[in-house]
Amino acid sequence: MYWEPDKECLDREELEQLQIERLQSTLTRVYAHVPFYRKKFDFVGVLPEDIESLSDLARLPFTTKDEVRGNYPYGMFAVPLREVVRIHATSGTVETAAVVGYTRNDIKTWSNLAARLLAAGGVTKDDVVQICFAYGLSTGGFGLHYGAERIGASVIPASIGNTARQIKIMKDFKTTALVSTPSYAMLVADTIREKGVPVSALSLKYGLFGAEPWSEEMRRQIQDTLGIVATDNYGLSEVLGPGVSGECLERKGLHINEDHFLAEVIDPETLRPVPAGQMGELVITTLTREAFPMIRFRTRDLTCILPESCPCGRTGRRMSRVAGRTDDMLVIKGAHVFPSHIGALLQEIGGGELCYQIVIDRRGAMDEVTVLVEADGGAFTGQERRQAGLADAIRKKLAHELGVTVDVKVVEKEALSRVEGKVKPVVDHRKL
Ligand code: DLL
Repeated sequence: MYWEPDKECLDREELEQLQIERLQSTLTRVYAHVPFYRKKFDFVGVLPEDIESLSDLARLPFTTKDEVRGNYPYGMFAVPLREVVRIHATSGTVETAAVVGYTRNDIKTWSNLAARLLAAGGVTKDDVVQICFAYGLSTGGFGLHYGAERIGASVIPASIGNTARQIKIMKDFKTTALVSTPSYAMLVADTIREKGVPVSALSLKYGLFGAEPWSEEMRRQIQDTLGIVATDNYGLSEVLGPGVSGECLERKGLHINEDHFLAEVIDPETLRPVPAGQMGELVITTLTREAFPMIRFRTRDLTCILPESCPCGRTGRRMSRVAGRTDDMLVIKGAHVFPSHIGALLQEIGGGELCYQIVIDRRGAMDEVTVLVEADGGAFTGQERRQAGLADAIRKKLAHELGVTVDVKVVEKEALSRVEGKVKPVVDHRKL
């Protein structure tokens, strides 16, 4: 089901004309209103009017996550604050977050793009949509909520947590579409199985999942247990939130909303474009964002452009499901976590003396983190209650600062293996 057929099925030539017009207008705006971009363009000696074709885009510099953070909070806004009607931010400590603004038009565009992915995943105005994303600074809850309302579906802003209650709501309110992270859908599926709730007691038909990596195996398990058709959708706060790309019911790659985003895939080492079909890092330029335009943003997400056209008739090129990242950022239950950040927090807690190891594992497609901490200096050794207290205090501090709970285990003094007397701070089993 199309939401905006004239745009989703736009002839390629017309689309490229629209893209270049929108690109030129975006570049002119950022050059005039965002000193950060003006400096960068001046540095390479390229003016907005020098960009005459889509291939000229490669003459402009990339924008990185660190640069966005370095402009905290409003340095990259292209409109005055009085034109901004919404502010979101990425997870993590507030000072290191990317703060993103939306004008009224941006919200309208966002709602339409979220509606596109929901409609492509089967949602119509006859559906009852349960949104199990947090309604807060992160973009998932509000973005998808507005999209579902735009379609005219009956939307339940269920938010996250209390799975038993969520399942009761699902059953009693006759939810037909579940919108969540894939890991939350797995939890719902496991709970339903454990509690012996028959799928026939539910009215679910569709699941629309995103915000973190998942696998075909997870899709199979979720679809089989919940009796639904599950689609993948992708987005990131720095360029919009959910609504950058999404699968149709063919479930063979995510259609990029190319009338709003220019997508490049580059080799993360050479920074040169790679041909369609080859994996690389996704780089996005926004074409319609007013408050927060983004030029050649390095997403750090690994994907490839799928060369074949899709039987659904949409002309927007598809990207493969995100296969990983080119930095060490972990996506845990939708929250962004850098091992270095955990390390810094542990140093804070222990006043520099805690011996710890961050162990990263992968269960299916999901990242999992266990923090091992040595009980130090006799104070905790052998005293189980105190050890449990320490683990709890660390868990709480990390949850508070990272916005997600990670597993914490207190181990005996010198239990962590040492190389030349030193404990390796991060052990990443995913890369071994
Ligand atoms: O996760 C926006 C979103 C919300 C998308 C709800 C879909 C559904 P951020 O919190 O800024 O925004 O996180 C963006 O999450 O760079 C990817 O690494 C990862 N990510 C998002 N969607 C997917 C997906 C939202 N479908 C970061 N598959 C991105 C794999 C995903 N990774």
